[in-house]
Amino acid sequence: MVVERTFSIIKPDAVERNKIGEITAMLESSGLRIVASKRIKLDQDKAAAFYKVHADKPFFQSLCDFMCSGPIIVQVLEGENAIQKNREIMGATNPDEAAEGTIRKQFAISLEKNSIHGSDSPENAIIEINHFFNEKDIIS
Ligand code: IDP
Ligand code: MG
Repeated sequence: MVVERTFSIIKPDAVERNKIGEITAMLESSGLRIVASKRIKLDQDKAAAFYKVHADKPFFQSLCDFMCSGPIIVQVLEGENAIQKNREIMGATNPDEAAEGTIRKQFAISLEKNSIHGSDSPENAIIEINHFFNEKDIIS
């Protein structure tokens, strides 16, 4: 099994409700290890660059506004199969469709305010990690 790294954001809706610890505990319980973490606030340019794959979607501006609306926690998670494992513990994008026991099922308040982001592929994990962290700041 390959040890991978993936990128995670605890989104503003969850930070605002003081859910950092509970969400982090679920990530750790799934076998993932947090190897870098910081609390930041996005600006519009950074949010738009991060979500540029969605630039032509009708929800793009609202998503960027939401992601800039308060502090977030950006993290690098490491473990076997980390990218897929993280997507599984996150649950479906729409909390109405998220499985029992997933982070989005438990914490998301809407399709937009769905509490957590996770990379969807090895290529995007590298790109997304590099948006926020230098290699020297990731300690396995
Ligand atoms: P993902 O976060 O599960 O990978 P994506 O399709 O990449 O889902 O969408 C990125 C984020 O954009 C979602 O997590 C959610 O916050 C928001 N989003 C996705 N689809 C919609 C929508 O139809 N309306 C409002 N917000 C959406
Ligand atoms: Mg996505």
